[in-house]
Amino acid sequence: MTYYSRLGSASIVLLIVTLQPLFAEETVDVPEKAIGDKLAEAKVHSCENSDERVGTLTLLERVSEEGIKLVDVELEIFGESLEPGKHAVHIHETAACTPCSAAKGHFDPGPNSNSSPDGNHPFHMGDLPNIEVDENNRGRLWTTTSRITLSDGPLSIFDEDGSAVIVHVGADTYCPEGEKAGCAGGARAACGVIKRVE
Ligand SMILES: [Cu+2]
Repeated sequence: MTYYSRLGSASIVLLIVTLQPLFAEETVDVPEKAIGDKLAEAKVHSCENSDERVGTLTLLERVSEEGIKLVDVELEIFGESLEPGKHAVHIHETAACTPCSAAKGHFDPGPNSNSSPDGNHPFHMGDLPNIEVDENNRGRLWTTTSRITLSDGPLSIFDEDGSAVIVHVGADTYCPEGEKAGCAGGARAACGVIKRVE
């Protein structure tokens, strides 16, 4: 299966993003039978020039041995428009990228939803680790989140208005001092509407 191979083999050690604390890391061996078939993809384009492709997001939902839905996230950045360094990455709440502001705030379904990018950060369901772009304008983020699902349910990114991925101009500081303008990465550099891969 093409997409499966892009995400690596089932025996590869994965980084797990747990709910509390946000970026605590642990390594697990994912058993072969835990791999699911829920796939989604976004073609990521520059916010300055929507004709310029700068990357690809791939999401794969699988179910852990204990029954928790996990989504493997792979973001590849290429092209020339993203500067070397760290860039914030989030799932935003609407499947629209023209203009990039149409993606609205951070994906954060209820009951206590607060999608304000620099408020309630990094506690949105769509918050993800930074991607690091190298001197050749290439970068790769590979992580796992249990904050979203591709399948139906209260955390599904395929809600009524869908979702998009945004890569920001700046790094995400995760707003350690609370709400502060730009603390979640500032302006938007690239965007991709997330679509199911059937
Ligand atoms: Cu964002």
